[in-house]
This record gives sequence, structure tokens and C-alpha cells, in this order.
Amino acid sequence: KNYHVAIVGVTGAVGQKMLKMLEEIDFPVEKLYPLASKRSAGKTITFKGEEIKIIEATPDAFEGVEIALFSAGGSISKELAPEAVKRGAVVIDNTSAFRMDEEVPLVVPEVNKEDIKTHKGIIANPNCSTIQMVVALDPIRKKYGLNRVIVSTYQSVSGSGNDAVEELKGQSRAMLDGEKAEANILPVKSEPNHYPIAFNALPQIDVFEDNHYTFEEMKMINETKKIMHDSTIKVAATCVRLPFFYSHAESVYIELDRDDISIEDLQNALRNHPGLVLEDDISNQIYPTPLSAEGKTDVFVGRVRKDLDVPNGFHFWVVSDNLLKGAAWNSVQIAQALIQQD
Ligand code: 11C
Repeated sequence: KNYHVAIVGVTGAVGQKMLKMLEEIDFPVEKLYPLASKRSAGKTITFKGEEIKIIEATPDAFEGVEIALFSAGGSISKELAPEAVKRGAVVIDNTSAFRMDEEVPLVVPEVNKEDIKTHKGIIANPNCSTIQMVVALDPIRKKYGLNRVIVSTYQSVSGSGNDAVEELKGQSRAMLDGEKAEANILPVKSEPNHYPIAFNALPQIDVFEDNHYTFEEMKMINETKKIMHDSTIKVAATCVRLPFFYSHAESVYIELDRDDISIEDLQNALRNHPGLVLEDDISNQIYPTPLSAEGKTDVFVGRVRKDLDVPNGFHFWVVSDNLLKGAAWNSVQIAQALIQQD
């Protein structure tokens, strides 16, 4: 069977990658519905060598759609995902709009694929920095138990969209030419203050919450517990934006349920899992970086170390392409799993 598939936000950083992923795995598409804002309607995209006109994303645009991949911002999802469901589509939503809704499964196929079965029309795709972390944590948790996670992220500008990519380019050129870097987008477009990202580091991703954490940090905390079906895991996060274009990197500290685990045990737990690649050979300076992970769909782990003071504590480094496994690829994997259940 071939499917009628819509991509909402097809012109965005993630929407473009969704198209690419559907093409790459030759997803059985009967008809593609490229949807976007009024501004982009009428322009064209190319899918499998064919030029297709972009249609404005309105409720009626979902007539006939069976699978709708959303990545056009939370407010668009809130408004249009229920309309798509009403017209018979299953929505795979890449925004934070429904992630913590109890009725909506939050899925990383390598971790909790079976949750897809519980959907009532909407399946949520987690935040990019959460996805890559849980892919690495899951085999460890299953083998040795996990009671605590403390993560610091090193996130690329593409997580904030194409505007932020352009902003970094412009600021870098300006500063190298000795000019002032103009900041209009980062850390958060809708907030009053903007700071240069070029040659800088911004300890704010998304807006601040009342508890002094950012929304990005709270996403990592809450989504991890939901995906793993374990609200008792202690999770804390510090999310930082850095001046590179693609992939997110994370320094992860964990405490296991057991204190008799060696570095080799932990490395072995991370080997031979679909979607997870251990690149950890310090004698040959082998470890993943944002550039080495860019364009790939896997999650890469390196720098596995045992804490020197805490017997059940470990540190490691996780890198993945935020637009692929962190967004477009995970959504397309969900779509794949969904049609395999049909
Ligand atoms: C960033 N993680 O890097 C964000 C982007 O909740 O889907 C993804 C926001 C989200 O800025």
C-alpha cells in the first residue's frame, strides 16, 4: 500500500530534511502534500525528481491525507493537528505542542516503539536533545538500571531554524572583518534581548520557566521520564547554544543502580544497538564530533569514563545530527513503524 503523506512546514530546516528522509528510504508515498504558510504557497519543492506546488496549510488541505508530519511550530500544530486527525490522518508532530499530553505517545522507536500502538490520532516526536540522549541511555538502563542523569548540552544553531543559521554566518563574517555582530534571532526570537552567537556561547535555549530552568532543559527532564516510563529517574539539564551549524553534542553524567560496573561493561552495553554507534577509542583519538555526525541518522557515543569519586557514576559524550535523528529521521521512523503495524 502507498500512502497520502503531508509535510507541514515543508520549507523549514526540518521539513526539508523530512522530504529527504522520505526519499532516501523510498517511503511508499502515493501522493505528497507539501504544506506551509501562505507566504510559501505557490512555490515548489522537488520530491523524487518531481516538482510539486506548495499548498497553504489550512484545515481543508488535509482532506485525503493519511499521515501528516508536522514541523511548523507549536501554535500551528495546536491549531491544525486536530483538524488533520478529524479528516482521518495520523499526525506525527515534531513540536512541543502535545508531547506531555497523557493521551499522546512520545516516541523514539529504538526505545519505546510499542507506545505507537496507543495513539489516538497524534504521536509526538521528542525534542532533539532528548532523543539522542535517550537512545544512548536506554541500553544502559535496561542492563544496569539508571537512577540519575545530569546533562550539559552543546547545541548547534540549526535547532533554532534557518534564520539562526544565517545569523551565525552573518555575524561570523562581520566579526572577522572587525565589524559589530548584529543579533536579532538568538537566543529566542520572540524575547526582547538578543546576543551574538558567533564566537560566543549562550546559556539559554527557549524561554525561562518559573523554576529558573529553560523550557529546553525542562523538555529534556520531562520527556526523558515519559519516554522511559519512569518518573523516578532523577534528571537535571543545562542547555547551551554554541556557534556551529548542525548536530547537538552532550556531556552526560549518569548514576547506575549498581556500583560494580567497569568502563568495558558500559562500552559493551552501548555496542550493537540499532541507531547507536560507539566511537570510543582514545588511544587513536576516536570520538564523535558535531561535524563527524552531520548528515548521519545514528547517535554516536564516545569518551566513556568512570567517575573518580562516585562508584556508580559514569560520564560520556553523545553526538547526533539534530535535524535528522533529532527531528526528521525520528519522525519518518515513526511513520515507518506505523505503516508496518497496519
Ligand atoms: C533547539 N531543541 O535546538 C531545540 C529545537 O521542542 O522541538 C527543537 C525545539 C522542539 O533549539
